[in-house]
Amino acid sequence: MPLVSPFRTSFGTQTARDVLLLRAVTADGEGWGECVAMSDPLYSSEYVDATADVLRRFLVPALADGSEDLRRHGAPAVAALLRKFKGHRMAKAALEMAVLDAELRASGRSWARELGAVHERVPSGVSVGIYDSIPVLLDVVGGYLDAGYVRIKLKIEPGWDLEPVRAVRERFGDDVLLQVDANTAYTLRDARHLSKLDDFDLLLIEQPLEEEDVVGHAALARQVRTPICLDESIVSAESAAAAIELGACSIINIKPGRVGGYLEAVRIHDVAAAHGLAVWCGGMLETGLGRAANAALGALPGFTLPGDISASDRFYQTDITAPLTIEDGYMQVPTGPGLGVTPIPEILDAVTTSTEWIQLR
Ligand code: NPG
Repeated sequence: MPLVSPFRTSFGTQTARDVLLLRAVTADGEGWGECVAMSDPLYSSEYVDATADVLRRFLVPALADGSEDLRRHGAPAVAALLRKFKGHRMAKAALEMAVLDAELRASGRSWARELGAVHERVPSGVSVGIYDSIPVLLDVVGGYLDAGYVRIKLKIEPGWDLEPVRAVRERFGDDVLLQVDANTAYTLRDARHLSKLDDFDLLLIEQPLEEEDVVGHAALARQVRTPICLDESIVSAESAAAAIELGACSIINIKPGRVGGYLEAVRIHDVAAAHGLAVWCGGMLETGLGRAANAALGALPGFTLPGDISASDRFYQTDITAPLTIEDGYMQVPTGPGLGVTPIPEILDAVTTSTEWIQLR
């Protein structure tokens, strides 16, 4: 699916998204899962072709082997059946999502109710990429603020950090909820430099250091006043608990794909809440399917910061579902059975490059 404009982060520039979708067909109906892996292993080690491979060769067959457990316990059995395979959380998350959606649609329950949502709408933040110049950035940010987004996240990297933040503050004022995301682009040696961001009253600095450098984040947190938020480093409820214990973060970005699924995402929400940490829902350029699911997750009580839950048109001219929109800076949480949205067959067909059917016995 082509993006409406190139999206540049510290790890690369994306102009299109190759989306792997799963459709689980059961005796009672069907359900949809969206895999958030990108084409290249730049954000994390997973990538689309690898997720297709691991699903086909290991994960989907494991569900067939565990069909008795699946029948008895439903979607919560998926993670347990897949646990013996290391990693591949985005692939596992997509599979669990499809199974859970099928189950909820068949019984008329909504994603929001199932996860424990307490709000009918969620505040919508937007993630703004890296640009070639400050004037272009200011135009883009101005456009999103005019569209009603309630929080701006600026992607940063060495050489594109203090200046864009200062420029956005000067042009749009101190009231704009503003945060930055480095996607692992710095090292602990940059601590003094990063502390200069303290002047700009940011909500948080997201994932400044390497994914595995949790101890480094704890050291950094002692040297900067701006709250440290972890994204890439948090891959499970256990890793969230460890990072919190170490003092590596005071906020967590929860992305269901990164942590192995929506059910694990809820667990991380619970762990964070138990420690008094704020969480917010991240985005991975999802289609309407993942976006609808994220809106429901973002409506849980501990999601006290606006998420990267932007309207479909932030990334796609034509979404594969009815477009998700924002009104007065908020997105309505879908209430229909399952995800509450479904791919529109003609639109899905038009962007489909290949399909594969796996029969379980
Ligand atoms: O709103 O869906 C969205 C995108 C939010 O910036 C966003 N995602 O690091 O959080 C991130 C980033 C990302 C984009 C990560 C693409 C991986 C791939």
